[in-house]
Amino acid sequence: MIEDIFNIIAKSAPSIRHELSTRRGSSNTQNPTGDSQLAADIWADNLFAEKILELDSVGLYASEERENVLTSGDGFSVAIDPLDGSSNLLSNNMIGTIVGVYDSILPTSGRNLIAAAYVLYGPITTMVTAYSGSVNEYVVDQGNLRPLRKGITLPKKPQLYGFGGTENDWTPKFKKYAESIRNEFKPRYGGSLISDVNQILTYGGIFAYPALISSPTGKLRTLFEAHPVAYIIETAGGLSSNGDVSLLDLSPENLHDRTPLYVGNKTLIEELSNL
Ligand code: AHM
Ligand code: MG
Repeated sequence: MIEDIFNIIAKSAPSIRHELSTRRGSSNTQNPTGDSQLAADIWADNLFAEKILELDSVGLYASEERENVLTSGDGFSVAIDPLDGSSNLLSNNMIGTIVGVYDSILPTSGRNLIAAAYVLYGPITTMVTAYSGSVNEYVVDQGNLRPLRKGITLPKKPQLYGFGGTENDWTPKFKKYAESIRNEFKPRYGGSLISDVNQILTYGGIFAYPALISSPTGKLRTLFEAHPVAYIIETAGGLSSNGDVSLLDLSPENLHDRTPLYVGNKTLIEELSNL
């Protein structure tokens, strides 16, 4: 059931990768949160909608790239960011696909997630899944999942930090936090949530896209980005926060609501919450 959803995402990854080179242009449209859409964003969304709704176990499909949900009877709800970090496509940097599987209609609390996963289209295509208390990483080999790391936990000694937004748009509280981190760890910011989160999972540290003065709810979307990433990081022994509570405790009122996002090693997220 959940495996069927993971498998269909993996099976779609080679086509996504293959089509990217010819779909980097703008589609001259905006998604529901006002981001400019590339042809690839819309194409990937349509591909995933068709494949995922074909599964008997899925009854609802929601995407960062479309205003309303699609339904097909009973079953799990799947929320997807088809191409995370698609602005990286023009500069040929990393992008991803993010998926959350909920046992509830959407929008809903992150506590109703029962699985989450992401694909990272990097030098190799990998997929990380969180389900049933375990985080696993696979190489996506011609659409098949070949195990790489099982039972992943965040490294105990954090090494990296990555912070989104511009510094003059950060709040005084976040600036203070950033100052305390900067002398200790190495900066790495890739501009796609999934590549930034994957390196935290690999090397330890913190990734944040904080509340901005110009956007108090930050940039990232609760259902499509924050919930699934928080589920994966917390299952791997890390913590997530919106600056106040775990991202999994958030129940967005609307499908496309945003939230500040902080994920990483427990000690670092706790320090931030205690400021
Ligand atoms: P997208 O999914 O529409 O591409 O937007 C989300 C991306 C995240 O992957 C990344 O963390 C953030 O936006 C980057 O924002 P910025 O361009 O401000 O660095
Ligand atoms: Mg996107």
